[in-house]
Amino acid sequence: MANPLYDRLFAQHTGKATSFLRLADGSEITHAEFLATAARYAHVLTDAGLSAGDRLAAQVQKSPQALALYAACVQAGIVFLPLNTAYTVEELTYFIENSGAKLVVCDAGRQAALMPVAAQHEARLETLNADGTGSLPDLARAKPGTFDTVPRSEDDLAAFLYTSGTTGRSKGAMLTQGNLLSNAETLAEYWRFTASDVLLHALPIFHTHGLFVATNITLVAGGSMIFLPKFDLDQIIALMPQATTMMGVPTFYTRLLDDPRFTRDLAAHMRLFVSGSAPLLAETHSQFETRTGHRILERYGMTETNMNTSNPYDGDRRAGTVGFPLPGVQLKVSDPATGKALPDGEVGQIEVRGPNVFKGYWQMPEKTAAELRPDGFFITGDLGRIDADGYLHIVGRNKDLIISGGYNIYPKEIELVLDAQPGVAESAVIGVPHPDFGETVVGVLVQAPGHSADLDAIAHAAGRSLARFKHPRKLIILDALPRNTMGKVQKNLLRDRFKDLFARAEAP
Ligand code: MCA
Ligand code: AMP
Repeated sequence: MANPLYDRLFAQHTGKATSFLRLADGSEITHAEFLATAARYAHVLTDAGLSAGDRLAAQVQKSPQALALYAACVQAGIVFLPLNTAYTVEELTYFIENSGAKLVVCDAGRQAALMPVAAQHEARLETLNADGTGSLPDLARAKPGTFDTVPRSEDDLAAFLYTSGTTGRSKGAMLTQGNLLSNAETLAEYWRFTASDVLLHALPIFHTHGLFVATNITLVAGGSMIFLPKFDLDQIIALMPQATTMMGVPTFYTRLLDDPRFTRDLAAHMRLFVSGSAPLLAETHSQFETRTGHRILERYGMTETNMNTSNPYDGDRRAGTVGFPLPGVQLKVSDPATGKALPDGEVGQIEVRGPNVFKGYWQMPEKTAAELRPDGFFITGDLGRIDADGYLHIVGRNKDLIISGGYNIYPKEIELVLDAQPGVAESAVIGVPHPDFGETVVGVLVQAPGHSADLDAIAHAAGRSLARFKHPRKLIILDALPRNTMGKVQKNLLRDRFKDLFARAEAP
């Protein structure tokens, strides 16, 4: 029996001495070497008692070994649960508990803090460090470099990716082999990826963008990646001449444009720049074209759905739009009140259906039912309209969400922390424009009568429980929050009032 995802992404490269990963120090890892490492890890995982369908939670720095851990899970049929390296122990505790992970893999620096959490939930714990050392690679060293791939079907789970929710509780999006595979194949063809492509990879590999979009497409096409630990402008500029394609969040492109070393010559040989995860300003799109002659290809996706729409490869890549539904993806814009499809041109909620759409939220049937219709359409929570030429424009969100540098932040999660602090009666967390991150987090507080809130202590408390990228960059005290006649906080008024807090200073 087959394992469709392993067969298509990995097995096709068995024994190939072709380059798969090029590292910043100039060294290379071949497909064969990579697959041998993955096979050794698969032995360690199964020897530790994990079998098909079990979850493995990994909070590890980006490295070739971390990517091999993903391949090992696919080969052994284990559900891979990658976690943002910025998450605090408090945040991780929830993911470990909720997913029922049997094995936790973390950096040695986190081992002491996570050991009790793992023990409490009867999970094993192994380490994998940024430099490829750790107890997992130690155990792997003595294992064979081949592994009998565990049979799976397209409907079996391949990964859990947690996405925060409007209630403040994260939900585990269950992605099947078929979800990942169908999207990777569609995108590789749509964006014309081939074995000659070299992708400049500076995204994290704990989210859909860096792990599934960038990596899976490269694997399907048989190309290679310049695999960088993170986005580092100097490295990107130095290595771009060796690449043919790049994928990034809008912050990558605004940072490149802010650097005079990023010239038309430097980008001249590039085949494709892709942007996603957050809105790319039309202004960035046009500045990029003026500087380089390239039109960035913007696409739209979600953790729950992988990629839904894309601007065309050959046709007109229109700034401010996310293009057309991908082949196999059906998209409608519906009335949020009735769910009925609206005529083109009208703004409504975006719904999508297709082989890319996830199976539901782990152990949350009511949340799944609220967002995934019985007919298979998933309600994205994004608001959009389709123009006369069929391009989708995302015009807003029907969900309270901030996207900072491509990371999703749900205000409710931060408000729960702020509200629990001494002296705070209530809070409202909003996103305001930010020149580098697109949006950033601002916390607005109302003090309890007769109390005063200690902003430093509050910032410190937020730091203990929330990942750094979620921290409010500014805390503001108001006498009262603006409310409508129904008593609902009018965040739009707050967003408008504080929209210039981080405005880039105009040049004199
Ligand atoms: C880092 N910091 C951030 C962010 N990243 N704060 C807010 N938002 C962020 N995104 C913190 C750091 O901890 C640091 O804190 C300070 O901000 C400045 O860090 P800096 O060195 O400037 O940041 P960086 O390390 O260069 O990272 C910025 C980044 C990175 C390159 C934009 O966040 C990134 O790679 N983002 C990509 C996220 C992504 O892959 N999203 C895809 C999600 P301190 O003050 O302590 O120094 S998947 C998805 O959305 C869907 C499916 C889709 O469509 O793709
Ligand atoms: P995530 O939950 O991390 O998967 O983020 C998905 C959300 O990111 C979507 O629901 C959109 O709100 C947003 N998003 C992704 N790509 C784009 C894009 N190209 N333009 C605007 N928003 C986007």
